[in-house]
Amino acid sequence: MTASALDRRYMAAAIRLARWHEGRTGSNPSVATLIVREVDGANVIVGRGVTAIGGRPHAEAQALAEAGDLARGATAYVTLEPCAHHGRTPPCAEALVTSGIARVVAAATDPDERVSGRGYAILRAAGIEVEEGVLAAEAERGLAGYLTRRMKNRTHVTLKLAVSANGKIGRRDGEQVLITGEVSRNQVHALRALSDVILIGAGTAINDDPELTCRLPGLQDRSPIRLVLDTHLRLPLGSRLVRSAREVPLWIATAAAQDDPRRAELAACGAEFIASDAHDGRLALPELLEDLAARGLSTVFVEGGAAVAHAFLAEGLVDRLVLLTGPSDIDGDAVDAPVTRLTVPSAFRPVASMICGDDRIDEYERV
Ligand code: AOF
Ligand code: ZN
Repeated sequence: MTASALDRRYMAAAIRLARWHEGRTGSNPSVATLIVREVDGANVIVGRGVTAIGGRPHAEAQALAEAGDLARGATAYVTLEPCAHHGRTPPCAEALVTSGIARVVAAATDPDERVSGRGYAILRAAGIEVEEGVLAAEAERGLAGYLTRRMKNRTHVTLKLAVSANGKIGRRDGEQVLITGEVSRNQVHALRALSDVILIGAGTAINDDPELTCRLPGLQDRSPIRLVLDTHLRLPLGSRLVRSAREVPLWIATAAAQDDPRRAELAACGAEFIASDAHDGRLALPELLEDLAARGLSTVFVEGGAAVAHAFLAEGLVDRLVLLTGPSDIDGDAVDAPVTRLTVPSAFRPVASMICGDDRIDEYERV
């Protein structure tokens, strides 16, 4: 195996490790470090670390602590450029220098203005050999939320749509129809748990009365903030969302007047309002996503309904598309899906597909 094939193999392992804490590191990205050296003629991982839950300590610090003296002369694989700033922890780039690491192989560059090339510069100035950009695209996929927030100053948006075999997303009369099965539902709950925010429109909130929590065994404590786009403040006080607002955060974006009495009623139930601009009676989505990013929230999972999906797509605000396609048709007066597997806009490229029971799930990302 050539050196670079070996590098890619360890980097691929580090990228998988980084995914362990995805969605659980607050405003910090979940990154990983592996420390590898030769022991008795074989390459051995002598230290590993992933950004801790909550965001600190950083991956490098943990991997170096595990490696101890074995770090001297070893290679460190890092999925993100090591930090260069004195934040709540000392800079990881300096910790790598002090440890005696000989070589650093990195995937993605950190766009944080306190880092952004400075981490690499510290390493090189100390005589460490640095190789950048190894499996960068793969690492960036896992870091997409963080990178979008830092580079575009808005949260990363995943749009989920469940579509029937004949390209419909529901009945026009609002009567509920099951489009996808149990296995897909679990998959959706897992995706929710990886997100900072779940977003739906008021129409869906009223019609389906969902709770939007994550109820998978082992993930019950991982429910993200639930955000309802409710321009005219129609969300009923008796809805499941409002009734559970004391257990799981419920945020509302509305164009209703500040002195609208329904604001106080909803607030008394535990709901919070986030500042939202409206143009022509419609909530301004780019500003909303900027507001969420400014609060350190990196990922939003958009779950419906059709109008919300249309709006995000029309404004070019969808970064990732998750299409669940069920096995049956919805007959009669049904609502067309804004996109189906056959009409995915060319701005998206397929990145993954899987069969889930009788359904299939296709994932696309913006090119
Ligand atoms: C690393 N290793 O494991 C992570 C890094 O608030 P602080 O001090 O924890 O710094 C947050 C920044 O650290 C964050 O914006 C990003 O630049 C970097 N994340 N860096 O060296 C890590 N999670
Ligand atoms: Zn660090």
